[in-house]
Amino acid sequence: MAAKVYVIRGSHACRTATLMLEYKRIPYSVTVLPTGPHPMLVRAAGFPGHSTPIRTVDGTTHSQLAMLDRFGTVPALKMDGERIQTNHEIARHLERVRPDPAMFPAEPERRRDVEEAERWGDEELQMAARRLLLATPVEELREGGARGRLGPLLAKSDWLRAILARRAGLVFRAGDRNVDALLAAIPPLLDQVDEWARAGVLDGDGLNVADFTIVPSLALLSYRPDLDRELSGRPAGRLLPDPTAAPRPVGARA
Ligand SMILES: N[C@@H](CCC(=O)N[C@@H](CS)C(=O)NCC(=O)O)C(=O)O
Repeated sequence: MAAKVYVIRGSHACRTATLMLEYKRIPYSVTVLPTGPHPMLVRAAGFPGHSTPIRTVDGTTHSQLAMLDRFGTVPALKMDGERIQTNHEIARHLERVRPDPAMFPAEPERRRDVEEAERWGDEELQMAARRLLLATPVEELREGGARGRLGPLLAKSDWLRAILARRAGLVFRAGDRNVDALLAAIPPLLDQVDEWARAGVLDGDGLNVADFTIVPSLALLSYRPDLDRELSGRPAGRLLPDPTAAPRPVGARA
C-alpha cells in the first residue's frame, strides 16, 4: 500500500492526514508544495479540486475562496492509483482499505458523536485556528513561527513566512484589524473541546477520527504563547501530545 501525501509546510489540515496514515500504519511519502501556488500545483498533479466550495469565512464563500477551492486543497492523497482530497474523504478511504485499527467507533451512538466532533473540527475549529494564526503578526508567534508542534509554518524562511501570512490573511479575511475578534472566538471553542474530552468523545481509550481532526488545530493555536499557556491548564491541553510523534496505539493512555 504505497501512499503519497501532498502538503504545505506547517499545515494543521495536512497533519491530520499524516496522523491518520500513521495510526493506520500505512507507509507514506510526503511531497511538500510551495505555499501560495499549491492549489494550482495540486490540480496539476491530477487532483480534481472541489467544484462546490468546501470552505467558508464568516458564513460565506467569497469568490476568491471559491476559486481556490475549485483548484483544490491539501492534504491530497495518492494511493493505489486513487486520488483523494479533503480529510473527510481521506479518513473514509483509509478506514475502507485498512479497517484495523478502526478510527470510527462501531457503536452507532458513539459514532454519531465522533462524526459530529470531526465535522466541527474540520469545518469550524480548523478555519478559526487558521484565521487567528494568519492575523497574528509572525513576530508575536513563538519563535516567529519557525518552530513548534507542526514545524515551520507556511515556509522555512522567516521573510517568506511573513509575506505568505499577509497574503493568505487577505483571502481568509484575517488581518491585524480583526485579530481581537478572532482571538475572542477561541475560548468557547476550547470549552467545546474540553467538554468532548470529559465525555470521552475525544481522548478516549482509543484515538478516533475526531482526535486526529482536532489535535492539529490545537497544535497550531499553541504557536501563540498566550494560547499555549491557556491550553496547558485545560483538559483540551491533554490532547496536545506532540502531534509530530506517532499516535498512541488503541487502548493506551498517555
Ligand atoms: N477542511 C479541508 C480543507 C483543507 C484546507 O483548507 N487546506 C489548506 C491548507 S491548510 C489549503 O489547501 N488551502 C489552499 C488555499 O487556501 O490556497 C481538509 O481538512 O481537507
